[in-house]
Amino acid sequence: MPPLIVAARHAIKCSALRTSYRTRYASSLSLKETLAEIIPAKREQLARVRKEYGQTVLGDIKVENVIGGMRGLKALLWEGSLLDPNEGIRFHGLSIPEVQKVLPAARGGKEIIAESMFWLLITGKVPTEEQTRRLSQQLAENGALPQYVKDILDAFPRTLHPMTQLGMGVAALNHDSRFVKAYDRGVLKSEYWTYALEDSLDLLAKLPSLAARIYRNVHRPDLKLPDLDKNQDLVGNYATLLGYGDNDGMKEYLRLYIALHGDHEGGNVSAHTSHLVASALSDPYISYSAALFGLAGPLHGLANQEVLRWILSMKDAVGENASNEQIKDYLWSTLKSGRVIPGYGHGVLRDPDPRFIALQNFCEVRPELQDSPIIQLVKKTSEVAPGVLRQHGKTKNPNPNVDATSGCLLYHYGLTEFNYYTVIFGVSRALGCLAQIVWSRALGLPIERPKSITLGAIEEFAIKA
Ligand code: CMX
Repeated sequence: MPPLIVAARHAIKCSALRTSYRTRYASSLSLKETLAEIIPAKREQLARVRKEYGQTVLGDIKVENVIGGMRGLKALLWEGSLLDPNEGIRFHGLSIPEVQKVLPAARGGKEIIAESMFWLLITGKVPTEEQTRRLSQQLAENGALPQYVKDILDAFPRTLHPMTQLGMGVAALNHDSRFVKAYDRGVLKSEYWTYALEDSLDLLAKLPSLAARIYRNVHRPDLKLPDLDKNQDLVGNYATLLGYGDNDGMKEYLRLYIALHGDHEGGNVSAHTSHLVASALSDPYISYSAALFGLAGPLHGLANQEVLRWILSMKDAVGENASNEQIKDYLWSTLKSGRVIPGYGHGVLRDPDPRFIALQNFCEVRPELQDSPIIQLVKKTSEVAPGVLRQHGKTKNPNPNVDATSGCLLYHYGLTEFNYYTVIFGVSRALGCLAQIVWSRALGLPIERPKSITLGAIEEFAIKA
């Protein structure tokens, strides 16, 4: 079918979708009121599923799953999104192009914003513009850091990795956790979610100030950190704090980046970590802090930093207008040295990552990116690398993931300090992790306690079987 017809059909489908979501859900309720309305039905659903299907088998556990990082085991409850190996992520059933159509953007912007993505993740509903604006205002009003947190951040050595600083700063905010205070007062378990929500909104509100202060302390001592603007969205404020208030391209890119990285179902290291830690009734701050330390690993969130480092070395080695042959040779030299190609492959996905496609589409429509050597090199590499990785024959998915391009766009817009990139991912991933923590408390999910087994016990069991 010609691409124009495909695009037109898609536009009609999305417009119908937007209308159906709006009419089904449009309301003037606050986020908390919306959740209070949904929670009883979800609790009933959980009770029904447990009663009627509690003994239904969802899959086998093979020895290869146990020694292979639990790949493929359906063993976690996660509400915000579901990852299909071929189609990629869907947020409450909506694909990335669909959320780009239906979720409210910032005033004067085109890209979806963190607030509307958070609303969708936590309620499964599309917020109205009015609901989104009110949430933005609420976050901006609560975004200033307490003095003790500023003091802690300012005391860190500049050489301490920004992700370590972010994790510690987030954990320190639990000093004022309403969840902890409510738990100590002995509030009813059925009410836990309201305090988890308050902490989550407080943390979301403060993340831009926290992350921007770290950027200033580590990289840009000259940076002013103005008060948050109550008429700006969360990421608009974050961009301003980072010194990009007047850079429309960067602001829009950050909005898209942060919304798209918000959630990627529950089994990835950061999401699973926050879920696990929160299951011990640890408050949202320390639970998310733990997640950040998982995100800081090079096979997970640090990959965007690694990609940029690698692309820049390739640019040095092959020049700005490299041929496909030169790129191929460079890819092989990386593989032959025993390293992975950063930004390629995935633990679950088996096709190109739709988040990568969304970022590439962003590049296609922004005139300032057409002549960017780094963006062009990323594009060419994405055309050559899958063939090389297929021939290499190891990875189950030779296609680009979102990190293949995410850091390169930051670099293009002038944010050239690689070791800060994962902090931006950390601001984003809070959306999904915190949404799930609220649901875990609303549904009264128990403490996680899977059974572990020794290698010897596996062998013994397998021989008998
Ligand atoms: N380059 C070279 N080899 C790769 C590879 C890549 N990009 N991706 C996977 N492989 C190799 C693995 O190292 C593994 O080799 P061994 O058998 O020697 O250990 C083999 O292929 C099979 O791996 P897999 O099952 O395809 O992938 P995994 O689930 O084990 O790992 C991931 C997934 C993402 C860690 C891996 O693809 C990788 O290291 N990619 C590069 C880093 C990266 O881009 N990370 C970002 C992930 C995005 C996200 O977190 O959302």
